[in-house]
Amino acid sequence: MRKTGNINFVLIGARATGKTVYLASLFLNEKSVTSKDGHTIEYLQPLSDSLLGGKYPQATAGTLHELKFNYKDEDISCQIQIDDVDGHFVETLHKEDDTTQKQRDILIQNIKNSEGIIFFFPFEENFKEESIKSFNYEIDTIISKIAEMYNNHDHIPIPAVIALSKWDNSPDFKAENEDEKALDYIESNKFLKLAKEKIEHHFPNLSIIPISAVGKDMEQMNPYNLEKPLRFFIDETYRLWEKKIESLKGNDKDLLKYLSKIYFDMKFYKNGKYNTMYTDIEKKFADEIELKSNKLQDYMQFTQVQEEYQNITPYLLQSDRDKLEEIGKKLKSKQTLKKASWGTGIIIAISLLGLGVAGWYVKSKVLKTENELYSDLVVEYENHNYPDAMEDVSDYQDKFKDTLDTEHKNRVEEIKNRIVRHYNLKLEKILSSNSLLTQYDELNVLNSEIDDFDNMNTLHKK
Ligand SMILES: Nc1nc2c(ncn2[C@@H]2O[C@H](COP(=O)(O)OP(=O)(O)OP(=O)(O)O)[C@@H](O)[C@H]2O)c(=O)[nH]1
Ligand SMILES: [Mg+2]
Repeated sequence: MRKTGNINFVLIGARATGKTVYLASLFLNEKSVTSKDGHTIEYLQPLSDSLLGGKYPQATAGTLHELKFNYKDEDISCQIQIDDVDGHFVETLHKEDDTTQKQRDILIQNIKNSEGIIFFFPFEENFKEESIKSFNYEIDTIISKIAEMYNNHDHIPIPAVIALSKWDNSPDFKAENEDEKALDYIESNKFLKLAKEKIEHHFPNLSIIPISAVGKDMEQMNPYNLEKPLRFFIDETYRLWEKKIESLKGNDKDLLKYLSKIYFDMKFYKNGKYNTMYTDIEKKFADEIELKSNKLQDYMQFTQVQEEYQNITPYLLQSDRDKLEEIGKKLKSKQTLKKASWGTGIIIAISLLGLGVAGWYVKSKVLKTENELYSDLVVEYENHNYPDAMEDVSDYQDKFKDTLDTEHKNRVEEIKNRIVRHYNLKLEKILSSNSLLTQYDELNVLNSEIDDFDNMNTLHKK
Protein backbone atom coordinates (compact mmCIF):
# COMPACT_ATOMS: atom_id res chain seq x y z
CA MET A 1 0.00 0.00 0.00
CA ARG A 2 1.30 3.44 -0.81
CA LYS A 3 1.36 6.30 1.60
CA THR A 4 2.57 9.61 0.28
CA GLY A 5 4.23 8.83 -2.98
CA ASN A 6 7.01 6.90 -1.30
CA ILE A 7 7.67 3.22 -1.57
CA ASN A 8 8.02 2.08 2.03
CA PHE A 9 10.54 -0.38 3.31
CA VAL A 10 11.10 -1.32 6.91
CA LEU A 11 14.26 -2.59 8.57
CA ILE A 12 13.53 -5.06 11.32
CA GLY A 13 16.17 -6.40 13.60
CA ALA A 14 17.22 -6.87 17.21
CA ARG A 15 19.59 -4.41 18.90
CA ALA A 16 23.03 -3.89 17.39
CA THR A 17 22.37 -5.96 14.30
CA GLY A 18 23.68 -3.20 12.03
CA LYS A 19 20.55 -1.38 10.82
CA THR A 20 21.77 2.17 11.39
CA VAL A 21 25.26 1.51 10.05
CA TYR A 22 23.67 -0.01 6.94
CA LEU A 23 21.60 3.13 6.31
CA ALA A 24 24.53 5.45 6.97
CA SER A 25 26.71 3.49 4.58
CA LEU A 26 23.97 3.38 1.96
CA PHE A 27 23.71 7.18 2.18
CA LEU A 28 27.48 7.56 2.05
CA ASN A 29 28.43 5.04 -0.60
CA GLU A 30 25.61 4.23 -2.99
CA LYS A 31 25.43 6.47 -6.03
CA SER A 32 21.87 5.42 -6.81
CA VAL A 33 20.66 6.47 -3.35
CA THR A 34 20.47 10.16 -2.45
CA SER A 35 18.31 12.31 -0.23
CA LYS A 36 16.90 15.81 -0.39
CA ASP A 37 14.96 15.46 2.82
CA GLY A 38 16.14 17.75 5.63
CA HIS A 39 15.60 15.34 8.50
CA THR A 40 17.20 12.44 6.64
CA ILE A 41 20.34 14.43 5.84
CA GLU A 42 20.53 15.83 9.36
CA TYR A 43 20.31 12.34 10.78
CA LEU A 44 22.56 10.44 8.39
CA GLN A 45 25.27 12.99 7.62
CA PRO A 46 26.95 12.84 11.07
CA LEU A 47 26.60 9.05 11.11
CA SER A 48 28.29 8.64 7.77
CA ASP A 49 30.93 11.22 8.75
CA SER A 50 31.69 9.12 11.78
CA LEU A 51 31.95 5.98 9.61
CA LEU A 52 34.37 7.83 7.36
CA GLY A 53 36.37 8.72 10.46
CA GLY A 54 36.59 5.01 11.29
CA LYS A 55 34.06 5.04 14.16
CA TYR A 56 30.74 3.25 14.46
CA PRO A 57 27.81 5.46 15.46
CA GLN A 58 25.84 5.15 18.72
CA ALA A 59 22.85 2.86 19.10
CA THR A 60 19.53 4.31 17.98
CA ALA A 61 18.24 4.90 21.48
CA GLY A 62 14.52 5.25 22.00
CA THR A 63 13.70 6.77 18.64
CA LEU A 64 12.29 6.05 15.25
CA HIS A 65 13.49 7.91 12.18
CA GLU A 66 11.49 7.99 8.98
CA LEU A 67 14.13 8.48 6.31
CA LYS A 68 13.39 9.51 2.76
CA PHE A 69 15.58 8.76 -0.22
CA ASN A 70 15.55 9.10 -3.98
CA TYR A 71 16.56 6.03 -5.86
CA LYS A 72 17.78 6.60 -9.38
CA ASP A 73 19.21 4.19 -11.86
CA GLU A 74 19.08 4.00 -15.65
CA ASP A 75 15.53 2.73 -15.89
CA ILE A 76 13.99 3.55 -12.54
CA SER A 77 13.56 6.71 -10.55
CA CYS A 78 11.46 6.58 -7.40
CA GLN A 79 11.16 7.83 -3.86
CA ILE A 80 11.61 5.42 -1.00
CA GLN A 81 11.12 5.66 2.70
CA ILE A 82 13.05 3.45 5.07
CA ASP A 83 12.59 3.65 8.82
CA ASP A 84 15.46 3.30 11.23
CA VAL A 85 14.25 1.99 14.56
CA ASP A 86 15.76 1.25 17.90
CA GLY A 87 16.11 -2.54 17.96
CA HIS A 88 14.74 -2.44 21.49
CA PHE A 89 11.30 -1.56 20.07
CA VAL A 90 11.50 -4.50 17.76
CA GLU A 91 12.50 -6.82 20.58
CA THR A 92 9.56 -5.61 22.66
CA LEU A 93 7.02 -4.81 19.99
CA HIS A 94 4.05 -6.54 21.55
CA LYS A 95 4.49 -4.82 24.91
CA GLU A 96 2.74 -1.66 25.99
CA ASP A 97 4.90 1.06 27.38
CA ASP A 98 3.73 4.60 28.03
CA THR A 99 6.90 6.48 27.23
CA THR A 100 7.61 4.88 23.87
CA GLN A 101 4.15 3.73 22.82
CA LYS A 102 3.89 6.40 20.15
CA GLN A 103 7.03 5.21 18.36
CA ARG A 104 5.91 1.62 18.67
CA ASP A 105 2.56 2.55 17.13
CA ILE A 106 4.24 4.37 14.26
CA LEU A 107 6.48 1.36 13.71
CA ILE A 108 3.50 -0.99 13.63
CA GLN A 109 1.71 1.31 11.20
CA ASN A 110 4.77 1.52 8.97
CA ILE A 111 5.20 -2.24 9.09
CA LYS A 112 1.61 -2.58 7.95
CA ASN A 113 2.13 -0.08 5.13
CA SER A 114 5.39 -1.47 3.93
CA GLU A 115 6.11 -2.77 0.47
CA GLY A 116 9.14 -4.72 1.53
CA ILE A 117 10.70 -5.86 4.80
CA ILE A 118 14.37 -6.43 5.53
CA PHE A 119 15.03 -8.68 8.49
CA PHE A 120 18.52 -8.19 9.91
CA PHE A 121 20.32 -11.31 11.11
CA PRO A 122 23.84 -10.57 12.38
CA PHE A 123 26.88 -12.66 11.62
CA GLU A 124 28.81 -12.62 14.86
CA GLU A 125 31.11 -14.70 16.94
CA ASN A 126 29.73 -13.50 20.25
CA PHE A 127 26.13 -13.77 19.59
CA LYS A 128 23.72 -11.89 21.89
CA GLU A 129 21.45 -14.86 22.29
CA GLU A 130 18.95 -13.08 24.57
CA SER A 131 18.44 -10.38 22.00
CA ILE A 132 17.90 -12.79 19.14
CA LYS A 133 15.55 -14.82 21.30
CA SER A 134 13.25 -11.87 21.90
CA PHE A 135 13.60 -10.86 18.26
CA ASN A 136 12.51 -14.32 17.32
CA TYR A 137 9.48 -14.01 19.52
CA GLU A 138 8.55 -10.66 18.01
CA ILE A 139 8.72 -12.00 14.49
CA ASP A 140 5.33 -13.53 15.25
CA THR A 141 3.97 -10.14 16.28
CA ILE A 142 5.37 -8.56 13.12
CA ILE A 143 4.03 -11.26 10.84
CA SER A 144 0.60 -11.14 12.42
CA LYS A 145 0.48 -7.33 11.99
CA ILE A 146 1.28 -7.60 8.30
CA ALA A 147 -0.99 -10.58 7.80
CA GLU A 148 -3.87 -8.47 9.18
CA MET A 149 -3.39 -6.21 6.19
CA TYR A 150 -3.64 -9.11 3.79
CA ASN A 151 -6.77 -10.80 5.09
CA ASN A 152 -4.73 -12.94 7.44
CA HIS A 153 -3.57 -15.02 4.56
CA ASP A 154 -0.68 -17.28 5.36
CA HIS A 155 1.18 -15.94 2.37
CA ILE A 156 2.06 -12.27 2.44
CA PRO A 157 2.44 -10.93 -1.09
CA ILE A 158 5.17 -8.36 -0.44
CA PRO A 159 8.84 -9.26 -0.90
CA ALA A 160 11.12 -9.85 2.08
CA VAL A 161 14.86 -10.03 2.54
CA ILE A 162 16.92 -11.61 5.25
CA ALA A 163 20.06 -9.50 5.31
CA LEU A 164 22.85 -11.41 6.94
CA SER A 165 24.67 -8.35 8.26
CA LYS A 166 28.32 -8.01 9.27
CA TRP A 167 29.13 -10.70 6.71
CA ASP A 168 32.69 -9.37 6.65
CA ASN A 169 33.13 -11.25 9.93
CA SER A 170 32.68 -14.52 8.08
CA PRO A 171 35.62 -16.52 6.74
CA ASP A 172 33.43 -17.06 3.69
CA PHE A 173 33.08 -13.38 2.92
CA LYS A 174 32.99 -13.04 -0.88
CA ALA A 175 33.70 -16.76 -1.29
CA GLU A 176 32.28 -18.31 -4.40
CA ASN A 177 29.77 -20.38 -2.45
CA GLU A 178 28.99 -17.66 0.08
CA ASP A 179 25.21 -17.85 -0.39
CA GLU A 180 25.31 -21.47 0.63
CA LYS A 181 27.58 -20.65 3.56
CA ALA A 182 25.28 -17.85 4.65
CA LEU A 183 22.41 -20.31 4.74
CA ASP A 184 24.54 -22.83 6.67
CA TYR A 185 25.32 -20.20 9.25
CA ILE A 186 21.64 -19.35 9.77
CA GLU A 187 20.74 -23.01 10.07
CA SER A 188 23.49 -23.61 12.60
CA ASN A 189 21.82 -21.38 15.21
CA LYS A 190 18.52 -22.62 16.53
CA PHE A 191 16.98 -19.15 16.98
CA LEU A 192 18.07 -17.85 13.62
CA LYS A 193 16.92 -21.05 12.00
CA LEU A 194 13.51 -20.82 13.62
CA ALA A 195 13.20 -17.16 12.67
CA LYS A 196 14.13 -17.94 9.07
CA GLU A 197 11.57 -20.74 8.88
CA LYS A 198 8.79 -18.49 10.13
CA ILE A 199 9.70 -15.77 7.65
CA GLU A 200 10.01 -18.25 4.82
CA HIS A 201 6.62 -19.70 5.58
CA HIS A 202 4.85 -16.34 5.40
CA PHE A 203 6.87 -14.58 2.71
CA PRO A 204 7.11 -16.83 -0.33
CA ASN A 205 9.03 -14.09 -2.08
CA LEU A 206 12.12 -14.19 0.11
CA SER A 207 15.73 -13.49 -0.71
CA ILE A 208 18.67 -14.14 1.64
CA ILE A 209 21.50 -11.68 1.06
CA PRO A 210 24.78 -11.51 2.97
CA ILE A 211 25.80 -7.85 3.37
CA SER A 212 28.51 -5.74 4.91
CA ALA A 213 28.16 -2.04 5.58
CA VAL A 214 31.88 -1.37 5.69
CA GLY A 215 33.77 -4.31 4.23
CA LYS A 216 36.69 -6.22 5.69
CA ASP A 217 38.59 -3.11 6.63
CA MET A 218 36.63 -0.10 7.75
CA GLU A 219 39.36 2.30 6.69
CA GLN A 220 39.13 1.05 3.13
CA MET A 221 35.35 1.45 3.30
CA ASN A 222 34.45 -1.25 0.89
CA PRO A 223 30.79 -2.09 1.53
CA TYR A 224 29.31 -5.23 0.09
CA ASN A 225 25.86 -5.94 -1.39
CA LEU A 226 24.36 -2.77 0.08
CA GLU A 227 22.13 -1.97 -2.83
CA LYS A 228 21.09 -5.54 -3.47
CA PRO A 229 18.16 -5.75 -0.99
CA LEU A 230 16.77 -2.43 -2.20
CA ARG A 231 17.07 -3.33 -5.84
CA PHE A 232 15.33 -6.61 -5.14
CA PHE A 233 12.44 -4.76 -3.46
CA ILE A 234 12.23 -2.12 -6.12
CA ASP A 235 12.21 -4.67 -8.94
CA GLU A 236 9.57 -6.71 -7.13
CA THR A 237 7.47 -3.64 -6.43
CA TYR A 238 7.52 -2.64 -10.10
CA ARG A 239 6.74 -6.18 -11.11
CA LEU A 240 3.70 -6.22 -8.80
CA TRP A 241 2.58 -2.86 -10.17
CA GLU A 242 2.79 -4.14 -13.73
CA LYS A 243 0.85 -7.22 -12.80
CA LYS A 244 -1.85 -5.09 -11.20
CA ILE A 245 -1.99 -2.80 -14.26
CA GLU A 246 -2.43 -5.82 -16.51
CA SER A 247 -5.30 -7.05 -14.36
CA LEU A 248 -7.04 -3.67 -14.57
CA LYS A 249 -6.89 -3.37 -18.34
CA GLY A 250 -10.31 -2.77 -19.84
CA ASN A 251 -11.46 -1.05 -16.67
CA ASP A 252 -10.40 2.52 -17.34
CA LYS A 253 -11.74 4.03 -14.13
CA ASP A 254 -9.84 1.69 -11.85
CA LEU A 255 -6.81 1.88 -14.07
CA LEU A 256 -6.87 5.67 -13.83
CA LYS A 257 -7.03 5.49 -10.03
CA TYR A 258 -4.22 3.02 -9.81
CA LEU A 259 -1.94 4.73 -12.29
CA SER A 260 -2.48 8.12 -10.68
CA LYS A 261 -0.69 6.78 -7.60
CA ILE A 262 2.35 5.48 -9.39
CA TYR A 263 2.70 7.42 -12.63
CA PHE A 264 5.36 9.65 -11.10
CA ASP A 265 7.53 6.63 -10.28
CA MET A 266 6.85 5.26 -13.75
CA LYS A 267 8.35 8.23 -15.57
CA PHE A 268 11.45 6.45 -16.82
CA TYR A 269 10.31 2.87 -16.51
CA LYS A 270 10.02 1.01 -19.81
CA ASN A 271 10.50 4.27 -21.68
CA GLY A 272 7.65 5.89 -19.82
CA LYS A 273 5.10 3.40 -21.17
CA TYR A 274 2.93 3.47 -18.04
CA ASN A 275 3.33 7.15 -17.50
CA THR A 276 1.92 7.71 -21.00
CA MET A 277 -0.83 5.23 -20.28
CA TYR A 278 -1.90 7.34 -17.30
CA THR A 279 -1.78 10.69 -19.11
CA ASP A 280 -3.80 9.26 -22.02
CA ILE A 281 -6.59 7.94 -19.81
CA GLU A 282 -6.46 11.05 -17.66
CA LYS A 283 -6.89 13.28 -20.68
CA LYS A 284 -9.80 11.25 -21.98
CA PHE A 285 -11.72 11.66 -18.70
CA ALA A 286 -10.69 15.27 -18.11
CA ASP A 287 -11.84 16.28 -21.61
CA GLU A 288 -15.12 14.45 -21.17
CA ILE A 289 -15.93 16.13 -17.84
CA GLU A 290 -14.80 19.51 -19.06
CA LEU A 291 -16.89 19.31 -22.20
CA LYS A 292 -19.97 18.43 -20.15
CA SER A 293 -19.32 21.09 -17.54
CA ASN A 294 -18.78 23.82 -20.09
CA LYS A 295 -22.28 23.27 -21.44
CA LEU A 296 -23.98 23.73 -18.07
CA GLN A 297 -26.21 26.63 -17.20
CA ASP A 298 -26.25 26.54 -13.42
CA TYR A 299 -24.34 25.40 -10.40
CA MET A 300 -26.87 22.77 -9.41
CA GLN A 301 -26.25 20.93 -12.69
CA PHE A 302 -22.56 21.26 -12.04
CA THR A 303 -22.86 19.54 -8.67
CA GLN A 304 -24.70 16.72 -10.42
CA VAL A 305 -21.88 16.31 -12.92
CA GLN A 306 -19.43 16.45 -10.03
CA GLU A 307 -21.29 13.70 -8.29
CA GLU A 308 -21.42 11.61 -11.43
CA TYR A 309 -17.63 11.84 -11.71
CA GLN A 310 -16.72 11.90 -8.03
CA ASN A 311 -14.92 8.58 -8.37
CA ILE A 312 -12.69 10.00 -11.03
CA THR A 313 -11.95 13.66 -10.37
CA PRO A 314 -9.53 13.12 -7.46
CA TYR A 315 -7.28 11.09 -9.76
CA LEU A 316 -6.97 13.70 -12.47
CA LEU A 317 -3.91 15.87 -12.79
CA GLN A 318 -3.97 18.95 -10.59
CA SER A 319 -4.15 21.28 -13.61
CA ASP A 320 -7.34 19.57 -14.81
CA ARG A 321 -8.87 19.60 -11.35
CA ASP A 322 -8.17 23.33 -11.18
CA LYS A 323 -9.86 23.86 -14.55
CA LEU A 324 -13.02 22.12 -13.35
CA GLU A 325 -13.04 24.03 -10.11
CA GLU A 326 -12.82 27.25 -12.09
CA ILE A 327 -15.92 26.29 -14.11
CA GLY A 328 -17.73 25.51 -10.87
CA LYS A 329 -16.79 28.85 -9.36
CA LYS A 330 -18.06 30.73 -12.38
CA LEU A 331 -21.40 28.91 -12.31
CA LYS A 332 -21.73 29.46 -8.58
CA SER A 333 -21.08 33.16 -8.85
CA LYS A 334 -23.61 33.42 -11.68
CA GLN A 335 -26.20 31.80 -9.43
CA THR A 336 -25.35 33.96 -6.44
CA LEU A 337 -25.70 37.00 -8.64
CA LYS A 338 -29.24 35.93 -9.56
CA LYS A 339 -30.28 35.15 -6.01
CA ALA A 340 -28.87 38.27 -4.56
CA SER A 341 -30.73 40.44 -7.05
CA TRP A 342 -31.97 42.68 -4.28
CA GLY A 343 -28.38 43.47 -3.54
CA THR A 344 -27.38 43.89 -7.16
CA GLY A 345 -26.75 47.54 -6.60
CA ILE A 346 -24.25 46.84 -3.88
CA ILE A 347 -22.63 44.08 -5.92
CA ILE A 348 -22.27 46.30 -8.93
CA ALA A 349 -20.79 48.93 -6.69
CA ILE A 350 -18.30 46.43 -5.32
CA SER A 351 -17.47 45.20 -8.81
CA LEU A 352 -16.93 48.76 -9.85
CA LEU A 353 -14.50 49.09 -7.03
CA GLY A 354 -12.43 46.67 -9.01
CA LEU A 355 -12.89 43.43 -7.08
CA GLY A 356 -12.78 40.34 -9.24
CA VAL A 357 -15.52 37.78 -9.54
CA ALA A 358 -14.12 35.74 -6.68
CA GLY A 359 -13.89 38.81 -4.53
CA TRP A 360 -17.49 39.80 -4.85
CA TYR A 361 -18.61 36.27 -4.41
CA VAL A 362 -17.07 36.28 -0.96
CA LYS A 363 -18.76 39.59 -0.25
CA SER A 364 -22.12 38.40 -1.53
CA LYS A 365 -21.99 35.52 0.91
CA VAL A 366 -21.75 37.98 3.74
CA LEU A 367 -24.86 39.62 2.41
CA LYS A 368 -26.97 36.47 2.54
CA THR A 369 -29.89 36.73 4.94
CA GLU A 370 -30.70 34.03 7.44
CA ASN A 371 -33.41 32.77 5.10
CA GLU A 372 -31.18 32.68 2.05
CA LEU A 373 -28.33 30.90 3.73
CA TYR A 374 -30.73 28.41 5.29
CA SER A 375 -32.39 27.59 1.99
CA ASP A 376 -29.02 27.34 0.25
CA LEU A 377 -27.75 24.81 2.72
CA VAL A 378 -30.91 22.77 2.54
CA VAL A 379 -30.63 22.68 -1.24
CA GLU A 380 -26.96 21.65 -1.09
CA TYR A 381 -27.79 18.98 1.46
CA GLU A 382 -30.69 17.61 -0.53
CA ASN A 383 -28.52 17.44 -3.60
CA HIS A 384 -26.02 15.41 -1.59
CA ASN A 385 -23.44 18.10 -2.08
CA TYR A 386 -22.11 17.57 1.42
CA PRO A 387 -18.85 19.51 1.32
CA ASP A 388 -20.69 22.70 0.29
CA ALA A 389 -23.60 21.99 2.62
CA MET A 390 -21.15 21.65 5.47
CA GLU A 391 -19.48 24.90 4.55
CA ASP A 392 -22.89 26.58 4.66
CA VAL A 393 -23.65 24.90 7.98
CA SER A 394 -20.59 26.38 9.62
CA ASP A 395 -21.31 29.69 7.97
CA TYR A 396 -24.85 29.58 9.31
CA GLN A 397 -23.84 28.57 12.80
CA ASP A 398 -21.21 31.26 12.76
CA LYS A 399 -23.38 34.15 11.71
CA PHE A 400 -26.83 33.29 12.95
CA LYS A 401 -26.18 31.72 16.30
CA ASP A 402 -28.46 34.32 17.86
CA THR A 403 -31.25 33.86 15.35
CA LEU A 404 -34.78 33.65 16.62
CA ASP A 405 -35.74 31.01 14.11
CA THR A 406 -35.29 27.96 16.30
CA GLU A 407 -36.91 25.71 13.74
CA HIS A 408 -34.18 26.56 11.23
CA LYS A 409 -31.52 26.31 13.88
CA ASN A 410 -32.57 22.81 14.89
CA ARG A 411 -32.82 21.66 11.31
CA VAL A 412 -29.32 22.97 10.60
CA GLU A 413 -28.00 21.08 13.62
CA GLU A 414 -29.79 17.97 12.43
CA ILE A 415 -28.35 18.32 8.92
CA LYS A 416 -24.90 18.70 10.37
CA ASN A 417 -25.30 15.56 12.45
CA ARG A 418 -26.56 13.66 9.46
CA ILE A 419 -23.62 14.71 7.35
CA VAL A 420 -21.21 13.71 10.08
CA ARG A 421 -23.02 10.40 10.40
CA HIS A 422 -22.93 9.93 6.64
CA TYR A 423 -19.17 10.35 6.58
CA ASN A 424 -18.66 8.23 9.65
CA LEU A 425 -20.60 5.42 8.01
CA LYS A 426 -18.63 5.88 4.84
CA LEU A 427 -15.42 5.73 6.83
CA GLU A 428 -16.51 2.58 8.62
CA LYS A 429 -17.47 0.98 5.35
CA ILE A 430 -14.13 1.85 3.80
CA LEU A 431 -12.20 0.52 6.76
CA SER A 432 -14.08 -2.74 6.68
CA SER A 433 -13.29 -3.28 3.02
CA ASN A 434 -10.92 -6.15 2.40
CA SER A 435 -8.75 -4.68 -0.26
CA LEU A 436 -6.07 -2.35 0.95
CA LEU A 437 -5.87 -0.61 -2.34
CA THR A 438 -9.58 0.16 -2.30
CA GLN A 439 -9.25 1.43 1.26
CA TYR A 440 -6.41 3.68 0.29
CA ASP A 441 -8.18 5.04 -2.79
CA GLU A 442 -11.45 5.66 -1.04
CA LEU A 443 -9.83 7.26 1.99
CA ASN A 444 -8.13 9.61 -0.42
CA VAL A 445 -11.46 10.65 -1.92
CA LEU A 446 -13.04 10.96 1.50
CA ASN A 447 -10.14 13.01 2.71
CA SER A 448 -10.45 15.46 -0.15
CA GLU A 449 -14.19 15.75 0.53
CA ILE A 450 -13.87 16.47 4.22
CA ASP A 451 -10.82 18.65 3.81
CA ASP A 452 -12.88 21.77 4.32
CA PHE A 453 -14.74 20.69 7.42
CA ASP A 454 -12.89 22.50 10.08
CA ASN A 455 -15.60 21.82 12.60
CA MET A 456 -16.01 18.10 11.95
CA ASN A 457 -13.64 17.10 14.69
CA THR A 458 -15.36 13.82 15.23
CA LEU A 459 -14.21 12.62 11.86
CA HIS A 460 -10.75 14.05 11.94
CA LYS A 461 -10.06 12.34 15.22
CA LYS A 462 -10.77 8.93 13.72
N1 LIG B 1 31.91 -6.10 11.20
C1 LIG B 1 30.87 -5.31 11.06
N2 LIG B 1 30.30 -4.78 12.13
C2 LIG B 1 29.22 -4.00 11.96
C3 LIG B 1 28.67 -3.71 10.68
N3 LIG B 1 27.60 -2.92 10.85
C4 LIG B 1 27.47 -2.72 12.16
N4 LIG B 1 28.44 -3.35 12.87
C5 LIG B 1 28.62 -3.40 14.33
O1 LIG B 1 27.36 -3.51 14.94
C6 LIG B 1 27.18 -2.43 15.85
C7 LIG B 1 25.77 -2.00 15.90
O2 LIG B 1 25.40 -1.44 14.66
P1 LIG B 1 24.14 -0.47 14.54
O3 LIG B 1 23.98 -0.17 13.10
O4 LIG B 1 24.26 0.64 15.48
O5 LIG B 1 23.01 -1.48 15.02
P2 LIG B 1 21.44 -1.20 15.07
O6 LIG B 1 20.78 -2.39 14.51
O7 LIG B 1 21.11 0.10 14.47
O8 LIG B 1 21.20 -1.19 16.65
P3 LIG B 1 20.02 -0.45 17.49
O9 LIG B 1 20.02 0.97 17.04
O10 LIG B 1 20.43 -0.62 18.91
O11 LIG B 1 18.80 -1.18 17.18
C8 LIG B 1 28.14 -1.36 15.38
O12 LIG B 1 28.52 -0.51 16.42
C9 LIG B 1 29.31 -2.17 14.87
O13 LIG B 1 30.12 -2.57 15.95
C10 LIG B 1 29.32 -4.30 9.55
O14 LIG B 1 28.94 -4.14 8.39
N5 LIG B 1 30.42 -5.10 9.80
MG1 LIG C 1 20.28 1.74 15.18
